[in-house]
Amino acid sequence: MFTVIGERINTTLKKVQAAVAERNAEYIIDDVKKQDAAGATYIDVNAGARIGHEEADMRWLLEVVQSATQLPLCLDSPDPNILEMAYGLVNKKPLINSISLEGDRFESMMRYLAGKDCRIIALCMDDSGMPKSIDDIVGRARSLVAELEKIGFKRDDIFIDPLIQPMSVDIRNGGIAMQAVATIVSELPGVHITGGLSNISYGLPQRRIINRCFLAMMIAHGFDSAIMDPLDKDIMALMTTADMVKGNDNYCMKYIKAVRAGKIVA
Ligand code: THG
Repeated sequence: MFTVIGERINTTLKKVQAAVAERNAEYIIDDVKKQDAAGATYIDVNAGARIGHEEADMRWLLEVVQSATQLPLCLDSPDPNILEMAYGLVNKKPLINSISLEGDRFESMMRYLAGKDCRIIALCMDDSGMPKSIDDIVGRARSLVAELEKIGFKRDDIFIDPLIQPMSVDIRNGGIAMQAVATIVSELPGVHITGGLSNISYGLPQRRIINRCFLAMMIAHGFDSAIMDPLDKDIMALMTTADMVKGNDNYCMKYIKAVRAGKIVA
């Protein structure tokens, strides 16, 4: 099953930031209900944009979001203290976003994760920064999976994020991501692969068509989750269709169900 991480509860988005600042629960509840109805698997919650307010904003958001949905949450913060607090407030096994191989953060996140009942997004980032090649991504994925397995994580609970970088920055970025995904899927069977889909189109016009095209190509290489906007009907239709064509949808049942529900109209 493709895992859709609904990205819309993020204080970098101006409307969400305003709703959080005003403690406008109605706006948040409405958005979360829409993401749930549209087929999100997790609701990502990121309260990082209002400097100095992350802890209070996260606390408030977790209560409001969980009043609106039964879906599990994806807790999105680089700060282990915020994640510790958030872990204590969720009703369902969460997806922790994220761990990476960066020095200090790696050690504190490993301490944080030991013994917790959660799934985890692992970023292919280390002290030298963003990955520059397929080998960089695959090597970091291997280290992350080995370290997480050492502390008891099962592969089904690990989501590798290869760190999708914009085409506008380097025309090789799409190909690097696709080849890295294919290699990770064959070398580390059982792990999931996710990433921020819209990173690919940053800085270019007509971003949505780039995102759609890229999602289909990534699914062809084994991508089985994305951080994306589930209210974008075209991208959701694309996801269901590409996942079926890839062979992940027995008897095309999910595809046919989505067509019958009016979710796919070609
Ligand atoms: N990997 C992981 N986590 C992530 C990211 C990633 N979390 C945050 C981010 N990247 C994914 N979340 C979002 C949320 C909203 C938007 C994009 C990514 C978004 N952006 C619009 C844009 O870029 O044009 C609108 C911005 C605005 O309105 O201000 O909607 O890569 N593990």
